[in-house]
Amino acid sequence: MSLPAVLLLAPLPEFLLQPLRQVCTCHDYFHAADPAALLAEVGPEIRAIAMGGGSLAPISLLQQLPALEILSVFGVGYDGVPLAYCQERGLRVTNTPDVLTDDVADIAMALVLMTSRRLGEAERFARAGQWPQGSFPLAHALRGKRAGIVGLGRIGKAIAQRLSAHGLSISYYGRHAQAVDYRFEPNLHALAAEVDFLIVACPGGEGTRHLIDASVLAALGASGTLINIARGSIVDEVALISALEQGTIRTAGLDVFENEPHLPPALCQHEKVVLLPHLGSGTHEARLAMAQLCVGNLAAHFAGQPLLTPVI
Ligand code: 8YV
Repeated sequence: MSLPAVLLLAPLPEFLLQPLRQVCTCHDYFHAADPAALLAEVGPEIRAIAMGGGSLAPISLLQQLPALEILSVFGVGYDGVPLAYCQERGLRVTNTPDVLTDDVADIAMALVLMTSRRLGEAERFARAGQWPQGSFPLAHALRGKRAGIVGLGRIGKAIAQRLSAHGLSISYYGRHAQAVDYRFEPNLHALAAEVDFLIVACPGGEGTRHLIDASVLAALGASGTLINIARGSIVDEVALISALEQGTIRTAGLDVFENEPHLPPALCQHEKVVLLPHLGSGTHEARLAMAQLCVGNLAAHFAGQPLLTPVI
């Protein structure tokens, strides 16, 4: 009996593809020289999609896959999946929660440290041999500062733990108050106005598109720092660049971008901003565990077993 056909919508690592090939026949849409020709050839037999957290599964593509049953996301964020359409069509969707939480939270904490202590600039200063000409300027302490977390989910809570250990007080904004020791602030502008670090950790998608706009950045103010480890779409990047240029906010630490992997040159020119290439979950440990879940969900589906980490 032939293996179920899966369409790959992202450049997935070999440690995921190798076990995936044991249970499915893979068709690489992402790297296809002629994706339309690939679809014409294999579209009717595709029963599954494997994709990255940041990749897109447009409805127009899914409509060309009549035998599709399941989309397995190699990532916790599934904002690239049209969930309502999938629900209506009875398609299953899975993601890879929990296994990357600590590593993403570590990167948020690293960005807080890097921006407050100006570590990127300091490292470039030392490397360029500038030290003999004078000491590096003083930076800002974390102890006693206030952090506001936008989205207190699994990753938001792990960030809060780390910030608490560094002596920051925590408030959060989200859809509802939770039974936690941190202060809930139902007004995003009020949260931005009262904190030194505004940390974006909520899901992406249409519901949060440009949630952090010019008015939120204005509220954050000239001593405020924006950190984003969630999705680039949540921050209005044009407004952010203008806020940095005008000194409306102090600086930003970003792991995600609106049009990644392409970064706006205007952002790259800011010496104080810290920019990372979407590496929150980029550890051997997290990515291997994510791969096991991504493949495990497809294997479970095709074996008629319960999904390991279903979204729907
Ligand atoms: C990516 C992510 O999935 O988990 C997420 O939502 O954005 C990342 O972990 C990872 O880069 C693989 O695509």
